[in-house]
Amino acid sequence: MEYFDNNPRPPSLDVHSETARTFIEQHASQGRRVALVTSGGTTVPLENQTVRFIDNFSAGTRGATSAEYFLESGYAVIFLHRQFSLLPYARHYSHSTNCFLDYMTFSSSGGVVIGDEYQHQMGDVLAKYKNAKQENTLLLLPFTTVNEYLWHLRDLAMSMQPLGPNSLFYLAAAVSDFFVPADRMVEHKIQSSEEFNSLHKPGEAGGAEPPAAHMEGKKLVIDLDPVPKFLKLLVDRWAPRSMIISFKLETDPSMLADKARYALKKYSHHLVIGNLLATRKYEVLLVSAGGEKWLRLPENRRSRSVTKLQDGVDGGDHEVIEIEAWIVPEIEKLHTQMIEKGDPRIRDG
Ligand code: 9Z3
Repeated sequence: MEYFDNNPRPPSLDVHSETARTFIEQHASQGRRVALVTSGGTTVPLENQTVRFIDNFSAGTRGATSAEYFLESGYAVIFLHRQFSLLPYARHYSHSTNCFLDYMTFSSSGGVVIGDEYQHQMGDVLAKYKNAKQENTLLLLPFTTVNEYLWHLRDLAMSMQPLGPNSLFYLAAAVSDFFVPADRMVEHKIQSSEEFNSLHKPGEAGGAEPPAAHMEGKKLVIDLDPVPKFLKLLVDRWAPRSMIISFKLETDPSMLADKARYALKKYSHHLVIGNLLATRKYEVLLVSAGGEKWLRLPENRRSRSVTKLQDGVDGGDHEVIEIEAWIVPEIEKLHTQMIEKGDPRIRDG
């Protein structure tokens, strides 16, 4: 694909690729299913020596939470995530309004311990975390830019091919639709002051066109290219025997179902999970060749917590449910059917 000829291979990929191959081999030999979970936002740098970049809202909650449920369902998980976004298990105690130190206290002997009220909840998370470590079932691979994301996705998909239908892609990362191609990226910080920005000339980035981000008088003009349709390549070429699940994010409720159906038709993969920015934590629409279904948490089971310290007890008398606890078993069911009965796309012609 032309994209990979024209945009640089990230230096981190060699090491990540090698680590992933060892991880995949281990689980292939143990007959375990492997899920690649992508998570968090991708950045679009405006300069090679990056001072400024475009980003999106995603904190990686969907990905980190889902990864935990995949692990619980017996999958090994490659967690391809935006650096410093939420991580499985650690997410319960990071990026929250409460500092992790708030969970700790001094024992009578002066040692540091977890506060009595958090022992149970933290013990639970710790046991699962330790188990994933001991079994080596969770591999954390970070990316930052959309370019790093695409290179990693392609490379990991190809490394996962020997797993055949035992591999699954769960594409929850919020991937930018637009980017600055390498040949239209300036090397140095864009100068905002008119006295200095005239030094930037059209074509400076090396290509025939002006840099994608440049000053025109006092204005910063940003002219982005579309990110190539990588899902088509993933489905058709990089991971033709895998189960592939993509997410569709919208803000306008009237468009969600149509956009999810459109994506399924266009890419012919297994499942599109539609979600709205405002309600994504408690309702999602599953669209597959087998039909459509809303998963919706009852009002009294939705987390209303503003502080993590209250997690798990703020749905009134009822325990809070994370919608990923419902999404992942649905996927596991579809995946089992695919493994046992064959790919429905091929079976149904
Ligand atoms: C999603 O829709 C995820 O569910 C969210 C999760 C990003 C909304 P949070 O991190 O949010 O839990 O706050 N992912 C977006 C998927 C996306 O970008 N899809 C692209 C597309 O549909 C590529 S597959 O074109």
